[in-house]
Amino acid sequence: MRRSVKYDLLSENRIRALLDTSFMGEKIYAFWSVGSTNEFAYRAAAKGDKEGALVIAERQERGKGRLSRKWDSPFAKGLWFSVILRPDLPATRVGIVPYVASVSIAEAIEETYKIQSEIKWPNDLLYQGKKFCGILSEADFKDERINFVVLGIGINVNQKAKEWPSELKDVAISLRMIYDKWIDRAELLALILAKLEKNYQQFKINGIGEIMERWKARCPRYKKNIVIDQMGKHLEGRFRNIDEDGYLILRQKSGEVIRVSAGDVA
Ligand code: BT5
Repeated sequence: MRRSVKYDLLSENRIRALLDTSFMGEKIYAFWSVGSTNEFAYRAAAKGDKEGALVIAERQERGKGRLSRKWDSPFAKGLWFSVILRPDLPATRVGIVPYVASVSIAEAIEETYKIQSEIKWPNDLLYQGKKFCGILSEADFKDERINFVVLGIGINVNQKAKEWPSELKDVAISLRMIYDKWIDRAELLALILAKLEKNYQQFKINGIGEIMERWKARCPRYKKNIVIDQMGKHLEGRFRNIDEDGYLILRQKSGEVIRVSAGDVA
């Protein structure tokens, strides 16, 4: 019996043919292999690329997580991409942008594949406790305002259970493992960019308020007791809120209320 082989290589032409956006993906850099899409996008933004420019690669040689961690980005198995954004906001508000992204991705995959994911603060997307999407946003500032944000998104799409490196097999999952079918990455990318554009426009016009309510509805630890790991230092308390700048508001046992900008919820 012959088995059909499906290809979904992420060429600029194919992505463009599927895109239904006004500015997301107006300019596309599509690579076979790149060090890190975030690093490429950062340089492109510094040279003046406009809002919406997309950098995507079949694989990353040095995919980056937060806090200098690594992001596993195997060839043709996932969506490894970065988008340049230029929100006209004070530098202090930069942390709010990735919340728009995590909600958009969760909504796009729920609408298309009926996959209900959870958000783990700050912006990991999980399914049954395992991570399929991570977000790394990096920014540049000018005169205390945002010059640009590079929004880096990594989504595990078509890895099979047996394909994970040993250190990830208990913590990572792909959409294919959840959906039980191979997924066309270019189609998924187009859906995500459309949703991201819509939510980002809403954010620019109306602020984060309503989008943040949708974020909270997907975050099971919201309003619960949590432990935040900050590179070995532990903060414990009740997850009270996320403020306008994207900080988590934590009420510690002592009664003290603090703002937390980064870390990992245990
Ligand atoms: C993140 O970091 O989750 C942000 C990941 C952002 C990746 C995108 S891909 C496109 C763009 N270009 C880049 O260079 N990066 C962005 P963090 O929360 O620090 O999570 C990293 C941790 O997740 C690692 O230490 C591993 O434990 C785990 N991990 C690594 N690769 C993974 C994968 N493919 N799936 C699930 N977990 C992974």
